[in-house]
Amino acid sequence: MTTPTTGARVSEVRVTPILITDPPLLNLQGVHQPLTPRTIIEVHTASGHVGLGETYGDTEYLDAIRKVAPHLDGVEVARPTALKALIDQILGEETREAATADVPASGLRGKRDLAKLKASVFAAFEVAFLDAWGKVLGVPVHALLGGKVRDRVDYSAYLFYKWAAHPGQDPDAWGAALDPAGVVEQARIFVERYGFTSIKLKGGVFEPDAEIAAVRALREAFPDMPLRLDPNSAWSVETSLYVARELTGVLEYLEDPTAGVEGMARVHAETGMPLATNMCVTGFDEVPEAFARRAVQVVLSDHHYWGGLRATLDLAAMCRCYGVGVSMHSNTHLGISLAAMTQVAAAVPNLHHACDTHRPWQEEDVITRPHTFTGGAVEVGDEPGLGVELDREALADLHRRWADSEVRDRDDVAAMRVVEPEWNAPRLPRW
Ligand code: GKR
Ligand code: MG
Repeated sequence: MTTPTTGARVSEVRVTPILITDPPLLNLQGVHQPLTPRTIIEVHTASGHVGLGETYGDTEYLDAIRKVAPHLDGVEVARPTALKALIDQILGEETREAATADVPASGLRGKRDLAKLKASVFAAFEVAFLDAWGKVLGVPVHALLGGKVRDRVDYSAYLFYKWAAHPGQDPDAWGAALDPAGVVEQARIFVERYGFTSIKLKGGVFEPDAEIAAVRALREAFPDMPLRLDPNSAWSVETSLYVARELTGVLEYLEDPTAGVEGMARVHAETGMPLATNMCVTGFDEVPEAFARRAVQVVLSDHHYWGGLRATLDLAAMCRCYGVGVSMHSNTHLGISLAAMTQVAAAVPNLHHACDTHRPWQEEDVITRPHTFTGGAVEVGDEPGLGVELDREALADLHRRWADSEVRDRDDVAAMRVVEPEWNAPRLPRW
């Protein structure tokens, strides 16, 4: 059978590593660095279209993407499946050692292995292929995914405990948030500025009782908002049971309270608290056991590591079958990622929770018209492809910053050591 051709074959691929600024956001591992890497992909077609992709910038990802890029010449952008076979062939076993190294400091997304690395590389190119393909056909990416089922995608305010400034820098406009009052103040800024109607607090930073108090303060300040707390598996099962009981009726869901299927299943079984995850279930191989044991009630999809936009729809279909909810995980990102997240979220019928996004924390972007949040949502555009255009000047500036710097990986532990030289990533459970 011959595959219908769009005439849009890849003529050139550009891979540009960049560094973007990041505020001092605290998490279990430590603190975000002042600069963090991302990779921007451009897939040029012979027909003159350009598809964009954005993903992690850490060396492991950048190297793998750079290894694949030169082999894409002549591949049709309408055939992402061919891309998958090619990536398998190119990355093969070669990078196994690098890919199976211990979960690095930026971890917080569950275990990593070669399959996951390949899923991420595929996802980055798939987004660029779909963007290009949509532009060739004059249709939005969501149309290539089956069509949008909503015109706006809701995002949640993603709160972090944070310092007022990185060491040696002037305080940023957000200010510090190190106690319940600071957290509530940060939430007010998010809600006033962007209209978010649901709130997530990144936990695992302070003792559980302090984080319970912060959630209670949020509940008091925002009586009707769905609230979530995510300690990135910092707690033992016993601590998780305690927190879940304390916050029953207060939280929409508790995210990754403890590590592993067994512990998560126990916490849900004994408290009834809905549990969400981006750590316990991070790939298709982890779904059967977790679902069978009712360890998770909401899976946080993330096209960046679940294997792309179409894989996100597969995941959503699986969740629908098993009566498990779907929401969306995020990592520090810019507008190309937000466009991709929004396009796929628009096409997921069973998305009943606001998606996570780090976007408001980033002041820069590489697209000409950065997204705006209205009422906490991003409009789902109908422009061809992802509906975003590369700001070449901004891209060049952020790449220059990368070239002039030695930062090559996200490392929250190293950033914390600047302030606390003895700091190590805590052993789990921390509490
Ligand atoms: O940005 O510090 C962070 C988050 O902790 C991130 O690394 C996590 O992957 O947002 C994530 C989460 O929901 O666990
Ligand atoms: Mg999480």
